[in-house]
Amino acid sequence: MSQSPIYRSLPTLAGQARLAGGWCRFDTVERLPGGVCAVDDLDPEVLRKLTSPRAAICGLPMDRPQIMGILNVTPDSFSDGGRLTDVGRAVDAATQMVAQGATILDIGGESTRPGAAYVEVEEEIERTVPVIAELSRELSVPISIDTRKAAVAKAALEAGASLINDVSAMEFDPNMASVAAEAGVPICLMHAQGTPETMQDNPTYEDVVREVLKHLAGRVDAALAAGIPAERIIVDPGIGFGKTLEHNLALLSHLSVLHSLGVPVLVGASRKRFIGTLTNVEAADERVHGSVAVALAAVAQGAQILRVHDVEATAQALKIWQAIHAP
Ligand code: HH2
Repeated sequence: MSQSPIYRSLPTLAGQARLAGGWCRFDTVERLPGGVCAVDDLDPEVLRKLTSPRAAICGLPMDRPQIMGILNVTPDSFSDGGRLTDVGRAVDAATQMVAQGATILDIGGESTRPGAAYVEVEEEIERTVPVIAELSRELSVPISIDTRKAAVAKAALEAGASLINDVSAMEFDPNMASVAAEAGVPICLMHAQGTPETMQDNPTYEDVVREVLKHLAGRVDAALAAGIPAERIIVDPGIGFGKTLEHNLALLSHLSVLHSLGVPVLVGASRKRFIGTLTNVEAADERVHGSVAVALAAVAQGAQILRVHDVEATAQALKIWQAIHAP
């Protein structure tokens, strides 16, 4: 009778390292564009950036995945637009997301879906600030403001937000860096090619993974130069922002390369078009299962923050993933 072997989980072995002080272990790294290198042969500075534990963001530990619930207080967001423009309804939805497992809430007052129209500063403040003020009174989770505009970020921080999520990585508004530096809050720097109006017209890259990495490295340097310390920087590959299906998949399959920047990684793929394309699901709010699959694929590559619409489904899947892979 043949006996199958019994396996048990092991602590980090000789020749292995822990990615970003978190739940993933690795013993080799891929050098882009080609070649593989053992951990023991890595340049010490590269190894330090890949492995050093990340500082907590708004008090949230980065050695475990965090769920950022999306609250779009816009009339035109691609999947939840028009639902939450009333403050009471937005607060109810946020309260439900926190009960379901969201540990951060991301409030947006301007859709950045492909083709979306520009929203004036005053209008964006009017949409977001009353909701943020109410949420910061009612709930104790950190609130993020999803904006490209420094004046909106400033008003949101004054109303109780404690994190800036800028899909232009401080390139849209030259004052964004000083607002973040002076307020002493973390900022998420996302990669985008072009602006929402035109970004999906014909996105082109020679090597999307290297170009996104290089761009984000430059934006991290710009943030550091503006007085924002590494402990308050998050990076994001910007799934769907000036990217084809192939670009999105290349970035997701090479996501762990972003840890070489030495800061936490956020992924926002929830309900996006490429999930609909791959699964033939037209309605954005029916892309829950695909979105959860992407979230787990991101966690498997060490992404610390998952920006999602479907908090309950993501939290349930994550609990099982963690029970199996990172108890
Ligand atoms: N995606 C959207 C908006 N903000 N922020 C980060 N950091 N990463 C993302 O991938 C990201 C983001 C777009 O999605 P959504 O907010 O659901 O839609 P809309 O822009 O139409 O409001």
